[in-house]
Amino acid sequence: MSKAAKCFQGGGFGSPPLAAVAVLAALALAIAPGRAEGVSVITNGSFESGYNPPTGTFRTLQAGTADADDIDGWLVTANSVDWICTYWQAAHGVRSLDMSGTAAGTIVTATIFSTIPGEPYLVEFYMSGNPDGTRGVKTLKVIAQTGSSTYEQTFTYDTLAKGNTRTDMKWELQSWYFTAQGATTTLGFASLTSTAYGPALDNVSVELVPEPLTLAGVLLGVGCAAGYVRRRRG
Ligand SMILES: [Ca+2]
Ligand SMILES: [Ca+2]
Repeated sequence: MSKAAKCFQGGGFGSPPLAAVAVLAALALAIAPGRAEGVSVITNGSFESGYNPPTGTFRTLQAGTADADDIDGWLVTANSVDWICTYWQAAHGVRSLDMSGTAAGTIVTATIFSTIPGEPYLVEFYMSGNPDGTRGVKTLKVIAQTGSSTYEQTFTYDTLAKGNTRTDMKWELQSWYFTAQGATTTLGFASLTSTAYGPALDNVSVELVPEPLTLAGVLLGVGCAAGYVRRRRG
């Protein structure tokens, strides 16, 4: 499903006038030149680059070993994750993650990124689930450690209900907002599926929410209107 389709699905008040959204987008750029809106503040959110990236099926990266920091910009901090290549279809590029390597894994941004206290940030990522093993609900927790605060939310993907396969992973776009509480933030993802067949993750981005578009979203009853006019970054 496209981002636009997802955004406006069940929006409540119908689609916003595109011209109005476009004007607001232009306004956002015009009045806030110092804000890096529409630019992901994390690197390698698609898990494409790193040390010895898999070109075959996958590699398992174990926390506490030399492999833990092989994915550029990320660090495996608990158990393990599988760095998937040809084993299944990626959401973006050719690589993605099974967040349960041999057990429920955790991965965090290796570089603490700069945030503006009090400002809202949009986290987007694509989620699926390992179709092997017993099918059912795969659970992934997203964690933002910002200043002295920690925000988190869990997301689920039911491989039984979705009927995804390794060649058709039926990736779903997920969105989450947090308000930065400090000048730096760390983003993490933790599998809560304690088997070797966990939630799948790809194409993570974190962007400062344009202020006028936040207002437009509220007015139009479409919380993710901002995403409609911005190109998705890999
Ligand atoms: Ca990818
Ligand atoms: Ca696995």
